[in-house]
Amino acid sequence: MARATRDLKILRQLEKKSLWLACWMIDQANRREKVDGVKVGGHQASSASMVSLMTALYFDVLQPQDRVAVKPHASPVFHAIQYLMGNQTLEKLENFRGYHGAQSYPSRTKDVDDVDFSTGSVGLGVGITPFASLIQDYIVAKGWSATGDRPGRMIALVGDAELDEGNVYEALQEGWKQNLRNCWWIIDYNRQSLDGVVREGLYDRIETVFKAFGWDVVTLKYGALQRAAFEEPGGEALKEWIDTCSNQLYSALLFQGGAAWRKRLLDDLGDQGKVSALIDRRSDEELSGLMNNLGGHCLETLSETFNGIEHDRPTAFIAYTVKGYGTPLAGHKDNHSGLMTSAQILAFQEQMKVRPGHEWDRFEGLDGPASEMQAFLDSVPFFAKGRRRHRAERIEVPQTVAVSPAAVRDEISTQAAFGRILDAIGKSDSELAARIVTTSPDVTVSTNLGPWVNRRQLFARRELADLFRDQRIPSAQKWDFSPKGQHIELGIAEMNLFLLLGAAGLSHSLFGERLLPIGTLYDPFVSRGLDALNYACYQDARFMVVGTPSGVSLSSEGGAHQSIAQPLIGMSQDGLASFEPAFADELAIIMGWAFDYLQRDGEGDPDERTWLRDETGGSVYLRLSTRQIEQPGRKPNPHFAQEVIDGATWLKEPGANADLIIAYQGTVATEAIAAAGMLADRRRDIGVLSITSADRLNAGWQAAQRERARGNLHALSHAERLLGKLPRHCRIVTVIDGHPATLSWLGGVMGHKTVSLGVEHFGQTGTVSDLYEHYGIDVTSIAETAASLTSGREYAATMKGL
Ligand SMILES: Cc1ncc(C[n+]2csc(CCOP(=O)(O)OP(=O)(O)O)c2C)c(N)n1
Ligand SMILES: [Mg+2]
Repeated sequence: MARATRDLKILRQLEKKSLWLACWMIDQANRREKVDGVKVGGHQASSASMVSLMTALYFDVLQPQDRVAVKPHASPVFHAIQYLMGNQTLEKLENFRGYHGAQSYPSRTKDVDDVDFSTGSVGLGVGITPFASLIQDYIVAKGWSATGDRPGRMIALVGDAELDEGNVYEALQEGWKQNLRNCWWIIDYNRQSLDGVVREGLYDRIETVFKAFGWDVVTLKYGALQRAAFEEPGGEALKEWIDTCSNQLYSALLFQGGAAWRKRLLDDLGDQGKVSALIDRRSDEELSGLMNNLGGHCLETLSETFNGIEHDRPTAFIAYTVKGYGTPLAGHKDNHSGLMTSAQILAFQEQMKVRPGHEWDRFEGLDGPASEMQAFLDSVPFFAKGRRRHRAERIEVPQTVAVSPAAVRDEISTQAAFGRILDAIGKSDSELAARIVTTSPDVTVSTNLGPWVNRRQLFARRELADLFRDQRIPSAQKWDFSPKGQHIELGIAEMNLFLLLGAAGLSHSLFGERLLPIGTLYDPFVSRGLDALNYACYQDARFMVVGTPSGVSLSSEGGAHQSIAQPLIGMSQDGLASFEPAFADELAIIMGWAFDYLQRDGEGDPDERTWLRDETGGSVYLRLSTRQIEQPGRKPNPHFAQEVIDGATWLKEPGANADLIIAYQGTVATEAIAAAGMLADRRRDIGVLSITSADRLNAGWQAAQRERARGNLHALSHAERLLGKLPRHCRIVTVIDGHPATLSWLGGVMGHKTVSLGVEHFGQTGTVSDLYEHYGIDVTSIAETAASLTSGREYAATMKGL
């Protein structure tokens, strides 16, 4: 049964208080002394636009299991509401947008007030909600989590211009395919974006799109006051006028207020007796109140509508609002970054009945006793269970994961090895296997997830048999969909992949159930989903992403599919530990470690061996290849395994007088080793450094330098330990099938002259050897570069003599 609205009178008071606090918070932030000449900013108008919606939701409609992505620039309203509830500190509000203050945009990781989804890059908060709902369904289908009487609703509070972002439509389409439920998008339809007023008729387009994807659309256009006025004699004419008024004009009149409304309405409708009387009966202030009374600002309408939804169909609410509602900024087309002037804020303060010196007092200026207000707040359902962050136990990672699938002297690619390792895990009945969920944007088979999927099957809430199998048509893929399945097959949109990985990677925190999500995609298309990848990492979601095939090593697969910048993306992406192993045994070690690393949430003290903050955990990126290479056939060895995780190990230890080492990352191992072999007769001491993670090696080096700067002179990173043994005159040649800058920094570690080989241009098709030669990462190029750098023992002798 639909829930009754809680006390409307009190809700109105809280709406007023939230608006005041949000505006005051921004005002005060902008009155702090500008330290470096950069504005502080904040969005009073965008916040005001959403204040009624958020009041109705947070203080009345929401239940503890609901999860909300708040439009980024309504962050002040969110913090104000949490402050009223005692979940946000005065200190942080006073320091809004400051160092350690309440964040400009709601942040799961940086804010203290129970943010469900971080937002900031518009469209992504919207896009993650359908995937969170899918993950909720996944968990319920597995019987792991009881969500109470009803599952949570995954809700996005959406700025209307956010709907310009393409990822929103990708998410809509995927949601339709996945049979989306329990998802609400509440659109703050103020018809303004950052730069101005939106195009006429957008409403129709929005409605049509949502309906096309099977959503219910609920329009909240008129508030209760307007609806009552429409019932008065002449009301129909007024309604007709409102419906045909352009967005620009409506905004302009809202900004100008009652007298302007009266003049314009009487100009347009004045000679129609009844409607003139309707207008004349109202003072300027009442008339302005009536025209401002859009659905999105009528608490009565909002609460009733939201509380009245009892089905679980995805629903879009188009809530008509006024940007800057209730403030002097209302309706002005330039109000996005507008701030109330000192005089305006003073007048606003008086209007809010807030005494000077009492601006932050929670119940200042409100009607009715504070005790009544407090009693109301104490019984708000959404906050009744306290902070809504869950935890989940760590899933044990069996030692056997770290077993290489390759036999000695096998030829295998890292991509194929990945498929085999996952298949081996899939065969077991371990808890690890049960908690892995895989996903791929239409490249499941071509990234070697096939065997795992055949074993573990595909997820859907409803069973769907593989018709080809039923018809006995031979196919390598046996694809049955069911609630038991552990692979979520996505359409091609890579943004959706990362949004899903983001949602699945937060499952332990959102739903209290641990998932170990693994997503695969072609390496170049990491860039296609990059903002969503960054978004997932920013929220501290935990997942493994596998980019394969990568580089120019994919050979004839095509120039357009080559990836160059991805190793640098992996290095620079915060929250993501990146690896590019060359051999199957290394990959097995890394995956075994990664399953544990994904689950860590320690305090972040650095490890004194590597200076990496491994205890905090994070996500993992594996850059793999389809190129089959001969395996070294090494025996398991804990020291070796540790070095693979730390980022580098000597494949061939350099001698004491080495004047050259070749350092490689990834599948060009073969070329690096062969080049070293070619040079061996002239340089006995040559070393080959196998780098499994330029990312971790570099991060440890940076951290150790910082530690030394702080006074701990003994801090030494793994890179420094490895390269510190080399004589000063030793030269380094680095090689990677990717951007050479990935490894060129190695020269800076101990000051060795370094030449970096790699790929800076792309687009050429050919065999691996054609392309390696073309880009100068083949055996001969490596050897020639090395030879041109040094001239063997003679050179070393000269150096000694200097
Ligand atoms: C991906 C991205 N591009 C640009 C911005 C900058 N930006 C912040 S808000 C905004 C306009 C949003 O308008 P709307 O969604 O209608 O919200 P309103 O301010 O009207 O409430 C823009 C362009 C951003 N935050 N993210
Ligand atoms: Mg807008």
